[in-house]
Amino acid sequence: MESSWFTYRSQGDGGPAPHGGVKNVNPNFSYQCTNGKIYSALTRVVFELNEVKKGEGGTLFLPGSHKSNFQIPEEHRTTESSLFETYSCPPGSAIIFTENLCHSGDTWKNPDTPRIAVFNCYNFVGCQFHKPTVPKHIIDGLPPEKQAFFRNVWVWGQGGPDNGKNLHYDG
Ligand SMILES: O=C(O)CCC(=O)C(=O)O
Repeated sequence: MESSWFTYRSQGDGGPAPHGGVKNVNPNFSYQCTNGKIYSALTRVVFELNEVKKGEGGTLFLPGSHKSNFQIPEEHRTTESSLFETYSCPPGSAIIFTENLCHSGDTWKNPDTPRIAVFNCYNFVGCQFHKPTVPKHIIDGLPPEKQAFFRNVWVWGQGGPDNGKNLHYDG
């Protein structure tokens, strides 16, 4: 687990512009489907703490863009694009997606409740995209199995959470 941030958006507040999409040589953005299994390096889990109504400010996604071989046309790299899809969900829902999917924040439209969401980012044990920012004293205070989420980045050798046993490369 390599980063966590949260947003508190009132009506009219915006979010990050569209980013991601298109196959990438950077291993952090590797997304592959082989032998019936999905492998996703940088993977986002969004925890929505309030209800999200469809079209009222949940994250926007451009379906299939993580597998695209060609650049996304400029007119679709905007939240105005009709190709973006979104969701509705009750409080406490988790939204999971590869960071290589083109996605975007959207203006929050609900006047009654703010968007409160936690954005966690997970990666393959041998890759790191974000500079670590979780303070050491916070990690030290976690039980050992949770501390393992914040270990240094390597794939093989002694000391990993599973000592390499569960790292499969061939599906
Ligand atoms: O604010 C949002 O809904 C999108 C957040 C985002 O761009 C990301 O998780 O990378």
